[in-house]
Amino acid sequence: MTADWWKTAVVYQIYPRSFADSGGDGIGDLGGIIGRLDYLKTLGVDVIWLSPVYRSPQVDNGYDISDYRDVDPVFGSLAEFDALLTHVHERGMKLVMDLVVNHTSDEHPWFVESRSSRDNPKRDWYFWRDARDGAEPNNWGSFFSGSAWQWDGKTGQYYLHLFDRKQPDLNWEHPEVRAAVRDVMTWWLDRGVDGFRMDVVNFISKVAGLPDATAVPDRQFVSAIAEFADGPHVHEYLAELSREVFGGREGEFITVGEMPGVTPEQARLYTDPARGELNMVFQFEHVSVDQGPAGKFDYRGLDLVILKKALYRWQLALAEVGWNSLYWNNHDQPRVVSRFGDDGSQYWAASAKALATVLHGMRGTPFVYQGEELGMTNYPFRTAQDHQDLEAINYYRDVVERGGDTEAALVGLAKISRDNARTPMQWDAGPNAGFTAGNPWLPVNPNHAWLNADAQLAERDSVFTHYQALIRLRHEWPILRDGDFTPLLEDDPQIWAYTRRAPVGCLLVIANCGREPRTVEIAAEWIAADLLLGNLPGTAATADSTSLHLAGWDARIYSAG
Ligand code: ISL
Repeated sequence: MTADWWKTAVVYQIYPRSFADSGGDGIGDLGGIIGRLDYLKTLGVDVIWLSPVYRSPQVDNGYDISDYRDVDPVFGSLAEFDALLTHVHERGMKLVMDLVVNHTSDEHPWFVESRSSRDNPKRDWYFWRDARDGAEPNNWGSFFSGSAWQWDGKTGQYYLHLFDRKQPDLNWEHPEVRAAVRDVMTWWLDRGVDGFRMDVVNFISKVAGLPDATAVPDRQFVSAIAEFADGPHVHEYLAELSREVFGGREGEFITVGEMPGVTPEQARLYTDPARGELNMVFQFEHVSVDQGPAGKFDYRGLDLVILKKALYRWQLALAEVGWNSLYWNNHDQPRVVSRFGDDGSQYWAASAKALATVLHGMRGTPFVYQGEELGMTNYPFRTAQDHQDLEAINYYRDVVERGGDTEAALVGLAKISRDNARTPMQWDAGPNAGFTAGNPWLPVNPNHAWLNADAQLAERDSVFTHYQALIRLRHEWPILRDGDFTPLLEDDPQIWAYTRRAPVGCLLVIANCGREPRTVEIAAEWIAADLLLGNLPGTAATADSTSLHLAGWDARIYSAG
């Protein structure tokens, strides 16, 4: 592997609960993943990011960990994990674990001890505070609705949980906490894994004193991220982790920090190689453009100019220092073809391919979420009862309790809920889309009858084969790694265009992100440019005029020079 190998890699995220079930209990498992590795090899991805499979009460589908050194029986065993890792490495791929260490499960022995008494040696491994004026210690709200503080009658104090009350936040100021996390990381690296995706890792250092949030009304918490995250020690903690865990270790590793609320300026620090913190971060600016002031379910629709400029800001900010991740989807985001594309029409495939083209042509490491390579769509959720994600369930209950607009809430949930990402992978047109022989834990999308991997592997110009082609380009064209990024037509509400320039050669990436055909004037330098990749049949092999006629959802990558 070459230095910075991860700059040419493409990462595929597996949400194990919904990927493939070999045991027949309706929940995906490690055996199911092993059975589908050749599919991933055919797609061409280099790295698998595995969402948590550790022992967990599964309150937040594994993001509530009760034992970092074991596999939850619902997914399999450590022996099966070792077999999976061997099979992944045999295929020349790498595997990255999802490290959730901003918080543990309240059933983790660390918390059980901490909560047992005020003078337990692990008491300060978590945030315990006295009541303030008979109520919570501050006005922070949880991402999953309600207060971020839970009263514990046994010892007469509150403890902090930015997420569910069963996910108490670890106190990273405690050196023993940091040492315990390092030990967990070392344990998995010794087992052979190739790195970590680090869950809400910019939350590990909270602002000193845990002061009230002031910018937003109480409990409109997500908007207040900037007031508690990226605290005074976050860079110190990450540099310490990187140095102590990876320092001197042979091998090629990758670290990605999930950072809700992070700014481009902060990300330059987090991903500057000279600072030795992380290789890249997941930022949230482009996946927040359709939400209103009341948060992620306050759905406001898409303004393409705002979306383009959000991603362009990140391209330009990390052009000289640092590195971007590139993603549309993950287990927390709705399906991009339904969110920013045109999933309900003849443009479904073209729009899925167009969105993939404009993302993968940018500078950074692309992440493909399970099913995104098929153009999987949101699920037709109708009622609150259809949802299983605690974030959705708690949000809807909160709306009802405060007499809010339940109809608008259901619209927001149908469009944005994390459940949209978690319906079972659609392998074939058969029962339960080939995901399970049992009863799936979350309903399979009815459109699996035609939208499935089997159908697309057999089709020459499928969404799958388009992703294959993009991944191949990423591997074969250094300009996609190193080329300078220059936006074009930034204020055009329908056209997405930019160039990538290297000392030798340049690319034009251009897409019509709408149904109406458009004619776009391009520079003379693109005359006779070669079409590297298009998404519609019959696109000419070269650009033969300075006027480019783009059909609906027509996306192209040209190469010149
Ligand atoms: O998308 C979000 C921001 O509003 C939240 O749904 C999400 O919870 C947040 O990005 C943090 O996500 C990570 O931490 C959570 C877990 O529920 C998510 O699945 C994980 O990706 C707590 O561990």
